[in-house]
Amino acid sequence: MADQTFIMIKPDGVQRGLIGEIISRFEKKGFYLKGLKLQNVEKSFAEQHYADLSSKPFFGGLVEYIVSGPVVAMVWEGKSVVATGRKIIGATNPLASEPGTIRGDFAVDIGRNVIHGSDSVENARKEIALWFPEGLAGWTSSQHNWIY
Ligand code: FUP
Repeated sequence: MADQTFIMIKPDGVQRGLIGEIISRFEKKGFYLKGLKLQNVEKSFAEQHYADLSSKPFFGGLVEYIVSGPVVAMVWEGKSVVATGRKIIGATNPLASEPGTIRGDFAVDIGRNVIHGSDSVENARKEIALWFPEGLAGWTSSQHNWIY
């Protein structure tokens, strides 16, 4: 099966009207949308999502930011989508991310960097299980044979 990754448009991306732009970049690349929802996040849930960063000095601010407004939670599927998704997103610090990447094009502050993407196949599996306990829609695009 092709890889799956968890992508989240953070509250600033939603507030700034970047949802369509971001979805469009993943769609046009040739990835398939397998899960999608707009939701407000509880503090304890945000803490769980970022549990690996709980000892970092920016952890409190990061959690506050994630709960500050609705986020768009998505699962995207396709060949090497975890690694390629990270390339589409760009470096964590938007001042270091290349133009042409989402963070490089739309952000200037590491604390408001618009989007999250899983950093490994293993973490993608964990994040998808956390965010989509109800499971994912099963479908196969009819374009499949044209993309790969
Ligand atoms: P990334 O995988 O690119 O989202 O980066 P990390 O998992 O290292 O960090 C998660 C989030 O913490 C980043 F998106 C932004 C925030 N962060 C800060 O606010 N300050 C830092 O110095 C590092 C990360």
